[in-house]
Amino acid sequence: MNTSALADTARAMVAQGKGLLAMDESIVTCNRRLAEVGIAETRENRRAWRELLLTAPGLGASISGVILVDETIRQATAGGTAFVRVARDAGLLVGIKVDTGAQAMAMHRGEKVTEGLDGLRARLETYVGLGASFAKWRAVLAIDDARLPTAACIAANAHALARYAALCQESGLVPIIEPEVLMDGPHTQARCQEVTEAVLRSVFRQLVRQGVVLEAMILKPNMVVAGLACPAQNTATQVAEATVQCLRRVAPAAVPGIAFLSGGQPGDAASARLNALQAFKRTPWPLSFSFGRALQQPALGIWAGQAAHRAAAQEALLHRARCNAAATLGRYSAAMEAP
Ligand code: 5MM
Repeated sequence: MNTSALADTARAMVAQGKGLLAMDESIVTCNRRLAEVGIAETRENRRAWRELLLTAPGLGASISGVILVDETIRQATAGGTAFVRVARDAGLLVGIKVDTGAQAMAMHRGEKVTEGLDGLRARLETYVGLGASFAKWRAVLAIDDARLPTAACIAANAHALARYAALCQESGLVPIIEPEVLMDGPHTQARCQEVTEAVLRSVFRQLVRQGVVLEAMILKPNMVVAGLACPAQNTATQVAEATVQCLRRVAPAAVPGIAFLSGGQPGDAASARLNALQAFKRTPWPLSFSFGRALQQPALGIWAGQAAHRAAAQEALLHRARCNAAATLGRYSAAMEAP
């Protein structure tokens, strides 16, 4: 294992003024997103949507890398250029989602455990051959005011994340470790912080136990926010304070970077919170983004499957990418959203 090459890749993923574009929706999720804006749920429409994203002119100025999914990493533009080539020519690192999805956890009503370890070593080898430099695995933790997540669910997901990460590093891929505490529900921000801390503690305990090199990974956590149905919502500064306090308690300084997920936050709120996070100058890690919906959503609505809207949709994607790139430097402001 070439640890220093992996560490270089990890640092490049969170390079100053850049972040990651998560476009690794599974077929089911991508179809759902297309259907929401009236686009037929076909393989060709998924391909066309991903082509629109990857060919947005100048994407590499604010995006360091893209997370693809098995279907996408094997696809090409309508003109026949492989997506991997398109990404590389745009200066983007190529990542690949390698989990096979979160499934209902036996004996644990309302909870999920992420699967995909069977045969993973061979799949990773294939993805390296296809041009991937990093990988992603997402665990999903449901939260409520008292019962969820259970210790069993936290432990099972942490164990799987660590096994995935070790296999990735052995195969020459930087693992993105994504334990997502969901935003659904009426829980308070304090409860989110308590649960996020417990989850991350368990994840890092497993990573260390299984020999994962902390210098050669990226952590992709949720921000510490109140549940979507909680009547008391927080300012960007309050979110940033709780998030940094949580991460300082549990994320080792050896980790080269933290790239947040957006989790269903509106694009402007995610940018404002990411920007507020930069006020904490002495964090040991760069605080960046690995957003899916917060980057893609406005663009998808504009495109709506219409060729005539393609350029406007690409501009909407680039706008969100620029806002978040600025936010990683503490230079985002609401004025950037003015029409
Ligand atoms: C882009 O969506 C990813 C894949 O989701 P499914 O496997 O459920 O289809 C997802 O893992 C995503 O990378 C993260 O949730 C971050 O995306 P958001 O939209 O939360 O920033």
